[in-house]
Amino acid sequence: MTAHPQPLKKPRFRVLIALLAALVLPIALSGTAAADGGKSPRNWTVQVGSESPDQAIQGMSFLPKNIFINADDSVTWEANAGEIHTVTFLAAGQTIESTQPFDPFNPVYGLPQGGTSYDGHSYYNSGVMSNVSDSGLPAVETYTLTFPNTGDFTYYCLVHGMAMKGTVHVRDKGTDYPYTQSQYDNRVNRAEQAIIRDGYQQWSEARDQADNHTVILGTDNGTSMVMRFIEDNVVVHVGESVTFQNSGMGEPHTVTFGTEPANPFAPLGDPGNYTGGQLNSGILAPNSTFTVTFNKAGEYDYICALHDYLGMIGTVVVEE
Ligand SMILES: [Cu+2]
Repeated sequence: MTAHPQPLKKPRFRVLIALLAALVLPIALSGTAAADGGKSPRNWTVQVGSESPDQAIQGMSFLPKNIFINADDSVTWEANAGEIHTVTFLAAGQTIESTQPFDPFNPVYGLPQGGTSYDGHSYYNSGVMSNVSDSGLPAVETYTLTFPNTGDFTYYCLVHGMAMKGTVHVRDKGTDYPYTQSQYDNRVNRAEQAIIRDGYQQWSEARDQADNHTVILGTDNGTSMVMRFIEDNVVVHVGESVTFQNSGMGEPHTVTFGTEPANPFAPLGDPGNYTGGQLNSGILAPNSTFTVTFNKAGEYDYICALHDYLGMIGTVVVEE
């Protein structure tokens, strides 16, 4: 093929301009901040979740976990992962336990609730947050609240309960900020790398437990999780079984063969005699197993109906 170098020029210039802007903008912005003495309201950013580029590792943290702001500032939470999360301030007297297990189809939990200005004691909820649109639920990518009142306000992710919480510390207007956004961002980047490393470590440990008759349904340790079947491709003979084992601490999964059912929560088919077609485990909670006996040769694809959009899919090859 003949090369056409001409059309490349414009994009290259754009990249250069973007780079220059990236260098110059922070200087311009910090100049503005100094000029107003830190008195005008600021907006801060918190990341919701984290993930590896292939989405196999998902983090269960708000980053930064603690943010120090002043009255009238706002915080924007940004969905930073495909796995679903929420940002939820509970009402005074309400416990996180009373909201568990998470029901995404209850609008109180699954959809945005409350206004845009946090009153310090009522229920506020982002609804489901994700950075992808194919999670199977209506999800938002950002959620912003303004904080007119001082105080320490703790919030939760309803999906991951006690394991995932953060605090917004709101101090008097004009108080010196302990950290800048870019200082938070540097820490957030390091924390994300640590979560992803931890996930790959769990993944390699889980491989040691897996064989052709034992598939691990992801793992999680309360901070990072592996959204994969381990191993995702096993080979057995007709009449043999495969046990699918959820050895995580909190994340539910399914084992679903055939067409994805409308309700992934309802078990379907006979796992004691699988010869193809639809078979669904229903929700497999942590520490539960699901054993399937394969009585017909073939190649059977299956998914986790909750996490297939993150790449949680597998195949069982059944030989004569
Ligand atoms: Cu799953």
